[in-house]
Amino acid sequence: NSDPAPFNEYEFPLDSTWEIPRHQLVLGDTLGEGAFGRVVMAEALGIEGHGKSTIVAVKMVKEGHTDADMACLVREMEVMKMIGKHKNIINLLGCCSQDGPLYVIVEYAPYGNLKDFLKANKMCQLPDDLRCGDEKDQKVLTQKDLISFAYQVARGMEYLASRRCIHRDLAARNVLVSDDYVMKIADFGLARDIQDTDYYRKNTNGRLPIKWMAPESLQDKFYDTKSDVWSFGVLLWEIMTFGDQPYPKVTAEELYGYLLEGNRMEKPYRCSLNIYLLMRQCWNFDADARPRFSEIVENLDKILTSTA
Ligand code: ACK
Repeated sequence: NSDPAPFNEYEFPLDSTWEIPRHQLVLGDTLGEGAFGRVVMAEALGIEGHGKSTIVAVKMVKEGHTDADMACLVREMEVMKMIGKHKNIINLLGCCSQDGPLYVIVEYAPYGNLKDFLKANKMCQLPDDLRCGDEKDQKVLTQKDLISFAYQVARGMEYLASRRCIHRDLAARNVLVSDDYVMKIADFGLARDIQDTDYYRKNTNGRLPIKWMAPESLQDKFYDTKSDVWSFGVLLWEIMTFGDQPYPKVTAEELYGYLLEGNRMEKPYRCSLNIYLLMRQCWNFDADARPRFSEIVENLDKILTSTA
């Protein structure tokens, strides 16, 4: 059924572990909107301790959504409840499910998505005297910072994999940057109906998600932790290029053949050989030959300690 559902017609069982009284939430600016959903910044009172106020992000459906859209949001919330907390994922903080629209309350990440964050900081790599006004306020990211970002994402993925969660759309646009530059994986609870999704269509940002997909996902729509590892390799490449577009000259239709022939992206400028080798391992055509997230974490930890 894809008829628009009237607002507020749903009833949910009360889950007192997560329910937060509506009056403790003050909604603010919209952070972003999708086709059926919206993410709004909000102030939550007393969810971290009595009398304390916390900035949070609230997910909701928009007017004109279908029952299926609402089911997706509910499912996302239930997945988050089951997965549990980790420093490197966007954690569920609570929900408002009674007497009004469903609000799913999650951690707010003040620096936005990792892709845009990296792009904004790319210019800052210039020597000080070549940088102009605005750029001077931004953080100068060192190689060690970049490797630490990758390490944190790998930690988050190691946790999700241990909870049997397959992300299916791991990319820098789906990693959010929190206080103290803590990386947090977002949208891991989204139900992705792979059969229904037209991956050849550009997403709202005009990007082709297929460039992050493992060959077996492109060919057979098959996804597992190993296909997430492939995507992690592309994410690692995005980090080391400060948010460049992967395979800019390869079209969606060409990509599978291109990879099958053994072609891979080149080593980014200034990227160390050990990091590039890690990317290449993630891009092994044979999924079983790719490293596990736990091995990636170990490897990045070693590289991090040996990087000045
Ligand atoms: O990529 P963005 O700038 O960051 O645009 C999207 C938009 O809302 C729709 O998903 C932003 N967003 C989503 N969740 C959060 C969050 N927890 N903290 C901050 N921004 C968020 C996201």
